[in-house]
Amino acid sequence: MTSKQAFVDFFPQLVDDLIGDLETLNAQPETKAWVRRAVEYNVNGGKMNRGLSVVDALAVLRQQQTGQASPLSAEDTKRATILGWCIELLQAFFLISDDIMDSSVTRRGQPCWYRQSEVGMIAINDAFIIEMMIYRILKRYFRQDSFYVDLVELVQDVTFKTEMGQNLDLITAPEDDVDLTRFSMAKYWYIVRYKTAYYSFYLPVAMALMLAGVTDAKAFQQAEDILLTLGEYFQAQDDYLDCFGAPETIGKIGTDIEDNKCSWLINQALLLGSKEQVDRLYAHYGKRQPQNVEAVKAVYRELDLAGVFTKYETESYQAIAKKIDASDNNLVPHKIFYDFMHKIYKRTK
Ligand code: GPP
Ligand code: MG
Ligand code: MG
Ligand code: MG
Repeated sequence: MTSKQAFVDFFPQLVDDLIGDLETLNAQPETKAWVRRAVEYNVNGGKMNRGLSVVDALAVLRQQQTGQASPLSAEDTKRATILGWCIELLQAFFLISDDIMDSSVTRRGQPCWYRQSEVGMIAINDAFIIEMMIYRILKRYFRQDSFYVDLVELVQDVTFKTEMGQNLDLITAPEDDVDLTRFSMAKYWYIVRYKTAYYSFYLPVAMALMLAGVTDAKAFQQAEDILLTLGEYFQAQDDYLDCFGAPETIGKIGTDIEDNKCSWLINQALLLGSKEQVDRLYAHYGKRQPQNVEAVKAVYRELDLAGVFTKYETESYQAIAKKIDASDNNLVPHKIFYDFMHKIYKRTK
């Protein structure tokens, strides 16, 4: 597996590139300092699973192409690392924005960026700047590649899909208008596939396929089919951890109950609860007072949703493994999917 350290060590150079690029716009020193701080605050400190997966997936693809278990060349490592950091920038753009929309308090163990007193709604523009940095980097490093347009369109397409998922996530959860009949597992799977699975799972592998020179649409299709299922499972975990995870471990304080979110847990509770339990959910869901949140959590505990989730995790693993094993290993090596799966299976953060 790729060294996380090598990936992390590349970050300062990338930030220097990005800030240097601002000079071409005659940016003022205070702008440069601001943007540097915004990037360092928001892009660092995550698990980096998405970014590292570009490097890991390319290594597997090269091994299959050459039939040799040799490490990635320095050039391949650098290119995959750069694209990996592009996903981490995309993630920072989404998280800064998502935390405003979700009224979140902490992220990666520190206050959300918009919660810094001198930042506030300037965070919105910071998110836009960080998004555009992705395209500055792609242009700088990949302009000469035959797949450049495909790569740019991939990132745009995946971003748009994420925004579609975020839209349904938000409009199923209006503040002060709690109506649990809006929720369903069908809507839930749409939300998570779009808001999370595309950018977190399909994007890293699609990038690695491009770097490896793969052009067969069937390979991209197969990767999408399997990775979206993996991404759905990942977001179900995120929803579970929002309520049952330890904030010190997950680095954020859950807000799904307060935010009236169409989460995995509320959908399960609505399916499994008695009339009396569902009545209690209607009375307490989507409210900000701690006693309301506690009443919702009490129903979750009565229904043993932690146990229901563990069962779902096991079944999910088996279903995904079956899907991987049934796919064509020559088109996309199974190892890419299993490596990704093992990074997240039974995660606690
Ligand atoms: C995760 O939802 C989804 C995103 C972070 C995508 C946001 C998309 C935008 C277009 C802004 P979440 O709210 O459950 O994540 P978390 O629990 O990390 O806040
Ligand atoms: Mg959120
Ligand atoms: Mg959200
Ligand atoms: Mg969440």
